[in-house]
Amino acid sequence: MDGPWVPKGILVCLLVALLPCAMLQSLASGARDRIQLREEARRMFYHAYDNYMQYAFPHDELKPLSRTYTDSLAELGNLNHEHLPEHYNGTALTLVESLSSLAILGNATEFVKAVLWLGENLSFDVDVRVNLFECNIRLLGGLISAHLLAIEFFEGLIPGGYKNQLLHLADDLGQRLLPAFETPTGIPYAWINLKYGVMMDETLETSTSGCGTLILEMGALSRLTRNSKYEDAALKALRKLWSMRSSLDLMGTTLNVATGTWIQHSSGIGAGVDSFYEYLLKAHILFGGQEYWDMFRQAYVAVQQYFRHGPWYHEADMRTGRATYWQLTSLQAFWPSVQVLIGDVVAANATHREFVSVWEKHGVIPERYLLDIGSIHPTESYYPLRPELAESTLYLYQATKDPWYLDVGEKLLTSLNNLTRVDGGYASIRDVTTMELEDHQHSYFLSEMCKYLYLLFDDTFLSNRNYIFSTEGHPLPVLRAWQQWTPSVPPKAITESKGEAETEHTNSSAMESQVCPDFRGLSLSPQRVESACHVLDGHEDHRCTSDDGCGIDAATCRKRTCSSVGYCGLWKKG
Ligand code: DMJ
Repeated sequence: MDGPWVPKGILVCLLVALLPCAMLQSLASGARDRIQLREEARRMFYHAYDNYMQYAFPHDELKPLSRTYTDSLAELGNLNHEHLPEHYNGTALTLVESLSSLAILGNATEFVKAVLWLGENLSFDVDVRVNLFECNIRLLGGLISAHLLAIEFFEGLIPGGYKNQLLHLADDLGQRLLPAFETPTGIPYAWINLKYGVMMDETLETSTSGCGTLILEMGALSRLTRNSKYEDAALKALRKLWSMRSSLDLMGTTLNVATGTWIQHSSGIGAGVDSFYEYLLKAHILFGGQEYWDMFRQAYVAVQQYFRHGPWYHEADMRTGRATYWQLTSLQAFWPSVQVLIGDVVAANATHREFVSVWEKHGVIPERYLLDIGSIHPTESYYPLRPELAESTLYLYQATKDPWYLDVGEKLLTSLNNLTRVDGGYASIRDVTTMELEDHQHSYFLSEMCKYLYLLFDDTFLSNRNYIFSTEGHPLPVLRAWQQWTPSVPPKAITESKGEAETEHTNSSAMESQVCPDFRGLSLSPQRVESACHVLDGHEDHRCTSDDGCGIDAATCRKRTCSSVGYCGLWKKG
């Protein structure tokens, strides 16, 4: 991006100084349009959901072209479909993943119906080998989040015997995942059989994101069950993983869980690593304390120093910091949302804009793009309905309230409807160069894509409450009681517990009240710290009041200033 970025909303506001900004913003995006777009996002969710319920439920995911199902959680990486019971019905994965979206859409009837069905029918006592990471973020996270939302929104509607059903299921699932952590390093196996534990000759290879994206769900489960064993296991693994960083504070992408040695030394912020960074920061927000923040801060600075090239991020060798692959992956589009949470909004915007330009060029974002020659990767030209760009768009809109992001959201909605909507749901794209479709509707389309787009156009759910979203889009409340929780509190039976959701919330969204990074402790010269600009908190629409709250611009390392209408940026004074 050339020159300083001036949000469109601010320019409009400056031009017509007599009208209040908020009024102009709503005119610019069109109040009616926003409602229509919200309704379009709602229709998108129900088209995906209704078709899943009709053709695939209780199996895991919908095949929208053939209108049938896949038990993808157990089939993933299990090409021979081994250890699938004869009459296996799956885990109702898409239903579990839909619960938090149903709550946000305000559909109490369907939510309660689902809770009752899951309470009666879902069992994890099945001979299936599943991926620990996927099981954790999708099933465990989906159940925990829905349990908390049920307490907050639908408690009176759920019959007594079912009140803690989702938590019971989560607790049962959590216990089935724990044997994966029994390795010499404490870093868990990537795969686990839900009935029999770790299988004979199980692979010792896992990825950084695979073993470093467990702490939110496991920490939340520990707090809800008042049993520290889940958090203990996830934290031990995370500490070990962190201890394996290089002297440059870089991680690799894959490692051996028995020896704790790296297999693949090249890494970036995309596939195989992405949510590791995300969970360091979100664990700090959700559970508090210095340890997660220190890890995140060091890791973030290293990413900025060794991976970033202007608005893009390439891969580098963790040992030398030398660039390895000049490739963009569509998963990287989540990164601006992490930057928004720490107040690095200018850098987030710059990267987000580049991803938007790729989306505009190709209609969607291809899975992998060769940055050095500007073309789509020959074998990774698919688009599996990934939600990361919608995610970043939502976060940036929340941080800036710049209506330009609403326009981006509208474009995403339109191209998804034009390119991927079929009568039987939403289909992935096998090849973005031909737009040939693939017979798969991923459950994260309902837990993430539809939710992020809906919230972009209607953020009622986010106002006056502070939730953070797991990497799978499941909201978790930021609660003081959770931050003060210590495992020494005597355990209570979970049936007695209404969970912690009744305790006090902090009253603003984490997307707006950004975490203030303190870089003073770092022994880097200011010119080398390409990062973390904090925007003052506590203002209704996230405005600054003086230059002091604006930090350093991540792209140029220049000090940012506060504009006359209260936005941090590279404004010229006078
Ligand atoms: C989701 O399952 C999660 O966001 C995960 O962290 C990686 N990305 C997929 C969707 O693209």
